[in-house]
Amino acid sequence: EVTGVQTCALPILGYSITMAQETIDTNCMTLTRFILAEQKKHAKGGTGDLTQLLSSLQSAIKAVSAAVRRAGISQLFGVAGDVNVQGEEVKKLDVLANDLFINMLRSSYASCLLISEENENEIEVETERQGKYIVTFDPLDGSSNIDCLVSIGSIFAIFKKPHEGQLAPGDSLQSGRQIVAAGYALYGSATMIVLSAGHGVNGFMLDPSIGEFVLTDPEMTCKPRGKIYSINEGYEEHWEEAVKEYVKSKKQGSNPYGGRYIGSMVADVHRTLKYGGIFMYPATAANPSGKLRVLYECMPMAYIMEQAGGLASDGQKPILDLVPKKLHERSPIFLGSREDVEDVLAVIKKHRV
Ligand code: P6P
Repeated sequence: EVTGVQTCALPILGYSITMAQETIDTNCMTLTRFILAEQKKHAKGGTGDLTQLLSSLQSAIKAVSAAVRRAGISQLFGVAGDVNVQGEEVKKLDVLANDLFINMLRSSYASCLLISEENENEIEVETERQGKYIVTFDPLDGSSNIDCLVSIGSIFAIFKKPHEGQLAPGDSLQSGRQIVAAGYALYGSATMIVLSAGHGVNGFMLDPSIGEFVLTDPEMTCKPRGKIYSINEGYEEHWEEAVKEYVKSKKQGSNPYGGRYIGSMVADVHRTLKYGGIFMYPATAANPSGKLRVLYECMPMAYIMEQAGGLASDGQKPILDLVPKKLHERSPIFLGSREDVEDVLAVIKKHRV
């Protein structure tokens, strides 16, 4: 390690601060290095296509991170003037993030089909560039929070083409149990990628001084029980009775849970993974299937949570057991610490018998 000390005297108030120069770890575990090691460890004889795909995803995320950090200065805030398939206003950063993901994935030579929250139809990669993976993604989730600088994120899941030969209709509508790898990027006070390829969950923080994601949170696990519940209480009148009863129970007694809701799924899920507790987006009168989308929000987050020892359910069955019938299908979701999710499922079951 190289360390050094540099003192810069501040003329103001007559005191000085000592700024330790950044220490450079000459053996840091970068995300690229980690993915390669995982391939050697778990996919002996692997083609390296997944490694290549994750490397391309990493490039897209680094570019989105740079754009998010400069959005205000670069006038990237504000509405792009379009409306996406969800009927939501498309913010300029949304468009840029979507283009970055699509271009980086198409040029990875490892993907054949892309499903984006921003595109009504799936995107088939040109034949000469096709690889064996199908990628579903929300390029910039939480975009309603962009202009007020609340944390936002990107979410992705990776499936395999289910057969040899030409793509066929419905190839992207697979069970969550077919996921090969999934994760999210959080553009918060730091930029972080949380990733699983089926052997646990690891967190990598972007070190801007070297432009690399570095392993900072190895083998992440979700506590069996937390002390935080996360739900948009503005919709309380529209929840089913079981959800009303469960949320009320979290506020009662001498030791109530804390309530936290950011309104950005990646930020709410990341806090739940780190601190424990439960994140819920249940069905409401307006959204009888909930709001969050199965293929590129619910499933990737459910995959990460299960890999970390948590649970993710639609209220009846595990999210990963779902098989969507449409690209942008939605589902209610109850996700987080195993015991907390089991508690809400027990209340739902009680109300449904
Ligand atoms: P509501 C953001 O728009 C998003 O898609 C998720 O990131 C977030 O969890 C949810 O919607 C918030 O929805 O209805 O609470 O504003």
